[in-house]
Amino acid sequence: MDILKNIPMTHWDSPIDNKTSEEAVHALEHGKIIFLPGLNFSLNEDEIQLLSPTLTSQKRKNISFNPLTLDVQGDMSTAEQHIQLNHLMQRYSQKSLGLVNILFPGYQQKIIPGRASLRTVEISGRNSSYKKDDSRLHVDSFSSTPVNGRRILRVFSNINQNGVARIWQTGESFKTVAMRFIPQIQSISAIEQHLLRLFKITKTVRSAYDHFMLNIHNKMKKDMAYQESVIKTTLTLPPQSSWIVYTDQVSHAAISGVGVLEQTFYLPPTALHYPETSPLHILEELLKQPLVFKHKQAGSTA
Ligand SMILES: O=C(O)CCC(=O)C(=O)O
Ligand SMILES: [Fe+2]
Repeated sequence: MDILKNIPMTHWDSPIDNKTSEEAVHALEHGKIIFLPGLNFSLNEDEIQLLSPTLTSQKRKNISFNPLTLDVQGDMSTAEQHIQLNHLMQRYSQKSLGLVNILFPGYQQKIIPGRASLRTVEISGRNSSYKKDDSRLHVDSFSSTPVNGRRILRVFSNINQNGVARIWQTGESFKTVAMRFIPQIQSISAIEQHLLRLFKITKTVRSAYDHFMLNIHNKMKKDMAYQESVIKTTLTLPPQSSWIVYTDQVSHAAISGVGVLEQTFYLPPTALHYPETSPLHILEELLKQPLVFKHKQAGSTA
């Protein structure tokens, strides 16, 4: 199976026909990466200066932007650069949302924008704990932000100005990954769920779904024998291209590259066209138990 589904779009807001959007959502929800080789996110001269890694605070992997509050975090820029960063990231957030609405019209009204990030630190050789090491294959799960079954969809654009591609690897299907790691994971108790919340380790109560996803994420990254032996596909994602992927489903690793913009979206399970392909459905089927809270959690990601 080719992991990439190519779509020859060259403009962020040009309409596409129904057949293309039906093929796109089918590919996306079945674990492919929607690859837009001709979709460039262009920067002006001032914005190109913002790609210097010295602007990113040393303790962090990236500069982040909250499209709800318009807040930029993690930068060490001047006041003027801070404003430029704000405009750049706001534009990327808006263009990404517009793009997703064009490609996946069925997601409109249901999609929830999360944070965006500007990644200007070279991945290869970056020091981090194994849990934060995205150069190891993993599926995404956020330890402090439970999603309670919501999907994690990410739009990426390689904005490197020196011809440097981003190199990714992908691994096994979500079901194969889940079957391999689930036997190593104990259930979470109600007490543990509430203690995590009480001590503000999680922003909302960690659902059993989040517990299993986080454990799969951590156990995949920790297991070096697995990392070395699993069959991988290497992807070259060139500058001036963009791609979209359910990072909670597709086992992925970012091996090298520098200069990417990324926007995260959350999708409720009801927005999916093929819910049977979702990590939630696959985990509930394997574990034979419901994994999410049915009621809306106060202060949840929505
Ligand atoms: O920075 C990248 O290219 C991808 C890193 C990653 O694992 C992610 O964004 O989920
Ligand atoms: Fe990831």
